[in-house]
Amino acid sequence: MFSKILIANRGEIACRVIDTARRMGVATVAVYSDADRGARHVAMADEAVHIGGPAPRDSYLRGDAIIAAAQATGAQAIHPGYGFLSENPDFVDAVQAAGLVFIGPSGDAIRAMGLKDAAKRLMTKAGVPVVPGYHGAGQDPAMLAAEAAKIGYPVLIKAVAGGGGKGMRRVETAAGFAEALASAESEAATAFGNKAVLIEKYVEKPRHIEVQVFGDGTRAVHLFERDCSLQRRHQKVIEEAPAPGMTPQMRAAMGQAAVRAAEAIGYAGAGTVEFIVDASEGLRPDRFWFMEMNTRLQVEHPVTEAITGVDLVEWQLRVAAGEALPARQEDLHINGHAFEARLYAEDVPAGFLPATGTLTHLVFPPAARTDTGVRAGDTISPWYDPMIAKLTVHGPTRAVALAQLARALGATEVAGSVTNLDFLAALARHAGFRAGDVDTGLIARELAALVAEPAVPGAVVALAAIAAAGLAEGAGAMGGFTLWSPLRRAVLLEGHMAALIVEAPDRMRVELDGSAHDCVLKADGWWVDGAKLGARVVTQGGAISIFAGRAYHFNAVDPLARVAEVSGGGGLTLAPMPGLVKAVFVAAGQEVAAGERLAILEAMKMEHTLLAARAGRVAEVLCAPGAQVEAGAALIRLEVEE
Ligand code: MV4
Repeated sequence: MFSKILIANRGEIACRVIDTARRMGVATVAVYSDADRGARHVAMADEAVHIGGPAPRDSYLRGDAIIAAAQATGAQAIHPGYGFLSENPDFVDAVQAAGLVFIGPSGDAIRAMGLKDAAKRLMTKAGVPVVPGYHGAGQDPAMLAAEAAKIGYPVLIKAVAGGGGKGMRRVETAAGFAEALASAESEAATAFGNKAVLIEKYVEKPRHIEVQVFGDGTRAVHLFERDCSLQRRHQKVIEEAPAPGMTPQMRAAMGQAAVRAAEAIGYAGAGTVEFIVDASEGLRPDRFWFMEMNTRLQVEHPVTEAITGVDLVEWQLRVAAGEALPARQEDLHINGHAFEARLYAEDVPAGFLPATGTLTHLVFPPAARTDTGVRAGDTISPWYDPMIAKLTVHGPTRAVALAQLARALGATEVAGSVTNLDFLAALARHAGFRAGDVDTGLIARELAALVAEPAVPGAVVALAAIAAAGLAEGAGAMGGFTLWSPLRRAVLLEGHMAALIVEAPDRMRVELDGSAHDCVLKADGWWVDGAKLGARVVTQGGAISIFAGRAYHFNAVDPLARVAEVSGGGGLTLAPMPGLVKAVFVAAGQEVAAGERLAILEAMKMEHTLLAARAGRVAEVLCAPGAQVEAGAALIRLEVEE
């Protein structure tokens, strides 16, 4: 076994590799960019080497700097993780030329799978089913049209160099072929610098089912399948193993095909053979076809680890160090069912926009395996993939595992960035998904229902109002509190107006727009209207997060910066809350500028500066220093604008 390895990656996968290396007694070297000086993978590794600027091409894609770092630290092998240099055959060759071990396949095995048309020809020769189609070198449009007619419509035109759906066109009839071909070619030329295409029979109701393989360079075994059909724009969202509805016959056929694919290219290490499956009539052993092979460890490998009990990174290190395959095919079995959900910093209602921000609060449920590259206080930077974590659950059956996933998502606490947690939770509860009726179009078809923002319960708003008033731990610690004089105060939350009546240190009544809630703080947390909320309250400045089976986020309106409200044309400055007028800075007849200080109101033991909402002349001062005023009381009136 190696004594020291370098991990040429960052984020959760670097951390995950370090975990296993440490368990095996292997020392680890991290590499990092300027953006990752304080990153979790750097903190976890035994040593760390700075390799350049934040842009991937200046750091994590710099093969030369990474090889130099391995040599300088005495690492014997390089683990590439996924992405970055993991499937770059020239990097593999350079690592080996430097006398180091690449923890993965040979450069030639990667090259064999790199071009889609050559890979498909190779797979056909190896006896792996490939979607009926044309995978030849000739690219004459008339000839391609003739091939499409031979295959039979509908067909799919794909870029030979493609991936991720770029340069893909579905064509319904011969009449639409020429135009679709021209547009696919031009998109492929722009995206990949290679306009060559292949043509395939269009597979209806496609499912993405992939098989985990593991080779020693000669022989290979498979570790069963994963279903990754829940995708959005070719990004996987939730993966599972095994595939719902899989039959023993089809599993055997797919496993054998995947092993043939791996052995055909002398595959070493962990790899994945992706198949497209026609699920229009259920799963049938004659309806799966090779799509491509990913010559690396994949993001979703934890679901395979959960159902097989195998640590795939341990296997990677052992085989790369020269050991035989750690198990025979007959030793491998499926135990239960697993799901993985990818938690992203992204704004789902805004169209899944990647988000950035500092994760002020981050707590993962202990019942799930969590793979993460960040800790509370870390920042999701714009430089890299905004994945926060992968949550993996494992149960005896699919139904139990899915219930665990829903529960784990509900118990995940993130504040400081928007996330896709609600979207993931909606998917975990989706009836079609629960029934195992998945296909690659499910998310697109159900998008409106999956992104609908659920209503916020009044009980949660009430608790947020209590938190905004600084009373989430009760009013017992409040100085000057008297049981016999209930305190009433206005609380402002963005989008909500609440009145809070403190009846006892641990008892409050919150009046919202159309409802009132009795809130009682007991030893086991807040009870609202007689029901236990089971909520955790986290405040960070004016940001309030309530975690109660789902995360709810509120912003307390900052009264200090609050620009006074103007009612009608009257230019009235109102008291935003009940309080004591501490000072008045203007007099009738005086000209004020927009944003100028008008008065100071003291409330909740804080001073709140009231500012002019617009420029104008003061018509009337309606309060005097020392006066106690109610929420909403008119304090200063500006003259009506001409
Ligand atoms: C297909 C297909 C239907 N028929 N090929 C999408 C990206 C890629 N690598 C191949 N893809 C597809 N190829 C034929 N002949 C439908 C898809 C497809 C898809 C495949 C896997 C996972 C998600 C997908 C989403 C849309 C379309």
